[in-house]
Amino acid sequence: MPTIEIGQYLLVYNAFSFTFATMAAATIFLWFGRSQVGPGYKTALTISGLVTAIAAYHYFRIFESWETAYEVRDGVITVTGLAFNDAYRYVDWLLTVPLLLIELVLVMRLSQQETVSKSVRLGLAAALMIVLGYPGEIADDNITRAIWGTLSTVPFLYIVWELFRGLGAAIERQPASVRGLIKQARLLTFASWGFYPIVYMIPYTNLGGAVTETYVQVGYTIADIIAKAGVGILIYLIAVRKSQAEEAQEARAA
Ligand code: RET
Repeated sequence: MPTIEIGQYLLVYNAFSFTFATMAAATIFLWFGRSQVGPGYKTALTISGLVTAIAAYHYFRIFESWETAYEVRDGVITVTGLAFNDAYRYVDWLLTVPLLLIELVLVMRLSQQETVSKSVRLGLAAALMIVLGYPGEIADDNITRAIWGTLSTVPFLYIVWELFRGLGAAIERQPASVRGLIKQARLLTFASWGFYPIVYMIPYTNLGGAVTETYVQVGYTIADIIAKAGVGILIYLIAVRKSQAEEAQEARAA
């Protein structure tokens, strides 16, 4: 662990603490929100809440790990020798990234065959992207980092392509009232996901160990809040709107 300034330590500490609270609150909101949507959308909200619940747990562990990596005494900060565990973040992504993609597919209520094939392809690509990124994340030298990062970018680009091309056609078949929201969810997913590889590249700069560590931790944390809680809320709004549209349609048909 690099020696850091107390201000940097506290910034990361507070970011983790805030994120734990945000993820826990989002979970409660999303699970309670199930009662406000039609039966066909309940699974999407269950999964959205599951994503934030998994993240809340991991942020709690990340927070603890950060706390034990440093010791603050009389305003002086020292490294304890217990390494900060980056694996929590990657295990979290391994579970939540495929779920996030499935959630996006589910809320569109495509045919069963399309739902399964898109979920499987996107889910597998996401898992591959995370597994390939990890050896680079924990590497000490930038060459190793770059090699694994590049490998991980291949499935990443496939996901981006699939989200824009593959889902694009499906989105056009959605009711007009939700098309905009679904596009927004896709854009928010894309924008927040684009943030991760940028944060991954911060160690290539010569900002120094302490600044790099602080930026990486805060950067991933911001991206996680947007990608999980932010996208979750949009999914909730889509589910509510689609349920209302379908209810109105049924009332007209009756
Ligand atoms: C890595 C390694 C470097 C190359 C790329 C990466 C992409 C990571 C992404 C992570 C998304 C995480 C999400 C978490 C929220 O649940 C692994 C940093 C392309 C896109 C959405």
